[in-house]
This record gives sequence, C-alpha cells and structure tokens, in this order.
Amino acid sequence: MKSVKIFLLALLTLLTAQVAQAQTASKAKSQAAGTEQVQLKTSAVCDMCKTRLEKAMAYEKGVQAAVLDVPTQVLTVTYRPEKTTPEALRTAVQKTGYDADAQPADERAYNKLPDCCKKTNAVHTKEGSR
Ligand SMILES: [Cu+2]
Repeated sequence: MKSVKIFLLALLTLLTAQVAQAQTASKAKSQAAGTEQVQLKTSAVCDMCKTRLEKAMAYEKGVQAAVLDVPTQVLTVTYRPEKTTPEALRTAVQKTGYDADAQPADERAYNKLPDCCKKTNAVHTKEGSR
C-alpha cells in the first residue's frame, strides 16, 4: 500500500513537471511565432480615441495586443492569423467609429463618438492642415 502511494506521488510530480514545461514552451511559441502584426491608419485623434480603440480591439477575436500611436494615427495590432485577418481587424476599427486605411468609419458608430473625437472637429482639422 505504501509503495503504491509513493508511486502515485512520483507520477504526480512527473506530470506536474511536464505540464510546467509544456506551458513555458507554448508561451515562448506564442510570443515568437504564431502571431502577426498589421498597421492600420485610423482617424483617431486623441487619447480618448486611443483608449476607445485599444479597448475595442482587445475584445476582438484573435487580437493579442493593440497599440495606437496618436500623433501618427497608426494602430499596430498583434494578432493570431488563424483566428482573424487584417480585413476583420479593419472592420472592427470601422465599427468603433474610425476610418481604417481607405475604409471609412461606420457612420452609426462614428455619430456616437463624443464631439472632440470627430474628424470635423475644428481642433483636428486645424491639426490636419498643419
Ligand atoms: Cu478622441
């Protein structure tokens, strides 16, 4: 009976070690291979847009990370190519109310944006003509 206990304990230790090893391996894999990056030119203009867009992208299927650079309006998305596509990501940006590359923002979503985040806002058009 005692030897069975020892055997089970040894087996458990072995299994735990293997699981831990597999976890580190898959972690390293997801960081290196398996993900792709796409850069989307958006119509975002301020930090509020940045928060809104990054949050919306975080909820998108297959998205690992999304970072918007406000001065350049470029949204860099790290995604899993087996889960999503650049097209789907562009659509997600449009649905948040922003242009994505050449695709215009979804009108209904855009109309819901606060005034300061709209493309027609004087602050932004002035900035754009600079
Ligand atoms: Cu904004």
